[in-house]
Amino acid sequence: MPSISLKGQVAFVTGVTSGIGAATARALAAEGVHLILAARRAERLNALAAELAAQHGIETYAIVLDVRDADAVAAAVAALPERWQAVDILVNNAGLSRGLDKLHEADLQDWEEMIDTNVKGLLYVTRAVLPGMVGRGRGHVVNVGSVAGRDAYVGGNVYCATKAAVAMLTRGMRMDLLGAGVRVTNIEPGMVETEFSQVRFHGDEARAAKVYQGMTPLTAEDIAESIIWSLNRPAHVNIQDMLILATAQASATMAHRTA
Ligand code: NDP
Ligand code: 8X3
Repeated sequence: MPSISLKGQVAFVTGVTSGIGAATARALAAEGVHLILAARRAERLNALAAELAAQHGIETYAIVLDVRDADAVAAAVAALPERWQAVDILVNNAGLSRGLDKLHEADLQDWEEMIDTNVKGLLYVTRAVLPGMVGRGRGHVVNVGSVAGRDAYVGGNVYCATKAAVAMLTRGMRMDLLGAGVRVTNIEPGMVETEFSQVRFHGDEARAAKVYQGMTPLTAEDIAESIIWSLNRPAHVNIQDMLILATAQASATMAHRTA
């Protein structure tokens, strides 16, 4: 069966000011999808919204939003103008890692940030957007998990646990939504060169660059393409989980480096 057209649909994408979220917003815009764009950095957010509207002739609606703030998330979704209320696609991408410390040495604040963003933030946004999808009997939720949700690595402890939670929440959602006409997908990338490692190492760019040294990691565009492919499958097809690793990566803990 041919792929379905996404043109004219409305997508809500979180974490669009960088990396996978920005690439996904660009790829959706190229498909003619109207975009609700959310992240905290207002300048980047508004610039992207203006750029995509001008470049692709789509409509965009930017929301400066911290997904960790349950009240702000609920209020932002409740305040969506009528034109934006029927969300067809939700991409729960906003997320981060903080630190790579052993559990007995780690910073509690790093844990709070990862759990609040990757797990609770994803839940808050989903809880606010999903009732509309269920009411309309159609929609697609794409969660951005990770290979780290399938396998732990040294110092990954809490980050890996948050992505394992995303995997389990995705499965649970599919069960809760069975028969509701809403598809749910977990996209699980391996190493993707974005601002991810800079954020993980609190701005230490030299340490971040070492993560991808001597190997070719995935790009944010590789992941965006996989998200688009999951979305444009025929309506009776639900891509449940998609694990995508660089050719130079065999598992969460094994990468082939030439330098
Ligand atoms: P980036 O750091 O490049 O982008 C993260 C995005 O999330 C930014 O736009 C940031 O925007 C947003 N974000 C972070 N915290 C919040 C928040 N509290 N509220 C709203 N938005 C937030 O990293 P990636 O693109 O790599 O990461 C995107 C997703 O992909 C994450 O869930 C990550 O765990 C996952 N992932 C990444 C992999 C990688 O190797 N890069 C591999 C597997 C999964 P702002 O700061 O403006 O709010
Ligand atoms: C992000 C990639 O390598 O830290 O999920 O697991 S990694």
